[in-house]
Amino acid sequence: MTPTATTYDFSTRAIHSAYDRQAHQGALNPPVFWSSTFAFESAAQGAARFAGTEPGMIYSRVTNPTVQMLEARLAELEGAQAALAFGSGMGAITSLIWTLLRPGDELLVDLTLYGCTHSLVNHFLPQFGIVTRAVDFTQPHELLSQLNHKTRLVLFETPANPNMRLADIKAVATLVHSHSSALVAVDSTYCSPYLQQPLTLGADVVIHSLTKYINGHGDVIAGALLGSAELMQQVRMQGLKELTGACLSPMDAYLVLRGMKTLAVRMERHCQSAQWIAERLAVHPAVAQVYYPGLPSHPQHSLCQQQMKLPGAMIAFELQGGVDEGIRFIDALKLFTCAVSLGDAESLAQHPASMTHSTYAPEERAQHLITEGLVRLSIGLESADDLWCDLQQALKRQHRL
Ligand code: 4LM
Repeated sequence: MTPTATTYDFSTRAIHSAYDRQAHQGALNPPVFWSSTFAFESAAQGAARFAGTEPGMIYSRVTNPTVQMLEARLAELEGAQAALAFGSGMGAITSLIWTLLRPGDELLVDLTLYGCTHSLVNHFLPQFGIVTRAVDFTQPHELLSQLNHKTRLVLFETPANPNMRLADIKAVATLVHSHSSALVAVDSTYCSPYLQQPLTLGADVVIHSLTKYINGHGDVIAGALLGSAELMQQVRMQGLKELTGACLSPMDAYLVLRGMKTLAVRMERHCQSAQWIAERLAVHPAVAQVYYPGLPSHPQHSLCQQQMKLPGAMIAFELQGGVDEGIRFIDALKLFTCAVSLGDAESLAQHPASMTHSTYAPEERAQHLITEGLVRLSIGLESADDLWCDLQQALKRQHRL
């Protein structure tokens, strides 16, 4: 039995895979390779490494042993041939885009995206001659109207940040692949590989902000791409090495490896608490609407059951009093922290329209289905009872119920 054997469960592989302890004097935890550059034994060896005819380290912007171990473990958990780590989720997304798209090429995206991804693809890419088209991915047949021979990349989040709309990964990938040569990239940040594995459903690339659940402790900014070995090598040598330089520090790679050891238990607990809280919010008189795919009232509840192991731990909801009540509610919270980001041990609350999605103009938010009054919760690992008491007191205070 080897620690990377795929017969081991996810939680075992998250702790043991891709680390050869005996090669490191039996150290329980892997060393951090604090080195920007790596010695070649000869000029010929250096040339061979640059030519890609000999494996081995060159320079930590391109490869580093600690980062390489993280990449191998991520690939193992996501069921990918290869992974590539970056200094942020945005670094992963930009490196993919700069590697694949040229002026005149087209990018097809879902209506709802994380604010900075939206800004990159809709506000900045057009300045470089790249056309972005946005359609409603909850209706896969609508994709056909915007897909053409210039489409190089199809990019979407599921669940989408912040409104929890799901896209059917298998349906989208099948449709795109049967009508074009475009690659399908899924930003699976809200899920981590524990909840959803888009490559097994036909996607070509998975994107993660490792900052979120995969690291899980709110102390690192990091990102990753996963896919075929050929594509990852292309992005490594172009996007990462020469176009963005968005490399991950070896210490941050170590911290993500440490966080990942508990990914399975954390996700189980996050999701259990979120389901319990979403059910209570849904029947609270101060709440107008709850968006959580674990609720039967969610329009894509059955899709959630098909493509996600559990419905995740992000909840979006609207209060009866709209945006003003939403802001007052956030300010009344005592245990939840008012902060952007997600997937940490600490429960977080924020207002997308004025925070994570303030990169959208107000009229864009309306077009892109992000309502002004939406409140977003990231359910952490505290006691669900304590979290619910906090939500209740904030709802009561604001609504004098
Ligand atoms: C947030 N999100 O929502 P880095 N993809 C998705 C994301 O939610 C994010 C990124 C990529 C939030 C950050 C402040 C679906 C980020 C970008 O932050 O660059 O690691 O990931 O609160």
